[in-house]
Amino acid sequence: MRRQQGIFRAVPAAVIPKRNERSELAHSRVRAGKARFHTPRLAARLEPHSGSGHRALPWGMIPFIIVLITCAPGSDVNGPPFSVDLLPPVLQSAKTLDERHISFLFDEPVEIAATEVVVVPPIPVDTMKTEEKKLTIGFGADQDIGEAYTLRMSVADEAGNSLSFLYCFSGWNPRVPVLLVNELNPRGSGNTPDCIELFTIRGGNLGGLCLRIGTDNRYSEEIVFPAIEIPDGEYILVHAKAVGSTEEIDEHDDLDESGGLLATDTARDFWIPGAPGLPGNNGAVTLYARKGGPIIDAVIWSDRADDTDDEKLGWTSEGYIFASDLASADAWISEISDVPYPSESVNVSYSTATRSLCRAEVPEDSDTSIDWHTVPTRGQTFGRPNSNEIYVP
Ligand SMILES: [Ca+2]
Ligand SMILES: [Ca+2]
Ligand SMILES: [Ca+2]
Ligand SMILES: [Ca+2]
Repeated sequence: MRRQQGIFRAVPAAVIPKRNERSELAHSRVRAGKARFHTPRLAARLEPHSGSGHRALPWGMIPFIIVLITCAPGSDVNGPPFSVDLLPPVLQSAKTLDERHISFLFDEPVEIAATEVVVVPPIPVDTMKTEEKKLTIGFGADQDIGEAYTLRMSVADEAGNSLSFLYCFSGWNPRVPVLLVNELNPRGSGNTPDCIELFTIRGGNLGGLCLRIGTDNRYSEEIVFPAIEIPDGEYILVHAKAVGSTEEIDEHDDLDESGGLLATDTARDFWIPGAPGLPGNNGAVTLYARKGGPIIDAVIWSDRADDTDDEKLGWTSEGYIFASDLASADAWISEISDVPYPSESVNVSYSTATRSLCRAEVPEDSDTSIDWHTVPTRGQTFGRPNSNEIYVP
């Protein structure tokens, strides 16, 4: 019988881990269609599915199996289910353990299919160890903090079905700073464009931290920060609607390099040019320790009313995704149900370009809207301590 061969593009991963230590792969690579399957046994497309581990039989396999059954000597077509393993391993999660190790978890025991592992930019691979469903790669040199690496390799299951995959990761950051999303104006104007202020509670290295306008499962823009040491108390401004002028400079060194709207000499400015800005009515901003890593801080806002009869609780479709993602990562707390209601987010209704949404001057973080208020007109303080004044309608 002729065996079929093929290379397939993967479709969205089955598993979206729930808690803070999210799968670094399931989110960033498999979902992005970057993993490829190669199997000597079958050619079939795996369809997207939800749930835990169940996989529908690809349609392309059915004639193949029927032939096998009828050819098998003495086989009983009404007998027990056919049990040959025809599916390649599925990568379920990946984790950077430290500056020299990465581990991968598959859905079945794996072996190394080919000794060649390609890492770009290059880092020497010293060890490859498989232990049941787990594979650990050891590097012979430290990863550079925040560097964008790609790793390519192949594993196989006991039946010889192999999986070639690509995995993108940020170089290990041993000093992830503690930051808060501190102020933002989702309803910016021409002169006071949409801006996000981060405040540094505890300094460290920014390398590889990822700020998204939105959350894991829905975001419009993201910025991955370069490897820069930042001290306690530093203000970082991410200009969400940069115009792209030459004076808009990402500040790697000095804090006074950048000009541009809302830039200050006391804060570190970064720019997202050509971006749509922040959603004016229902949005979220989430800061991750690295792509696919845990959430450092997040905020969600809305102008909508709760609807207890609505399966989306009154949220827009997008708002409900933000609320669900932040709830499942324990980054925003609901007192009422598993997913926060719109009324439990920060109320954006009275905000304008200069009436920004702010934490207190000495910021606190309870992962609820209690930490936030709308400041009076012209009360925005991008790049400096927030105002405790509250807008009165
Ligand atoms: Ca298998
Ligand atoms: Ca600056
Ligand atoms: Ca928080
Ligand atoms: Ca401020």
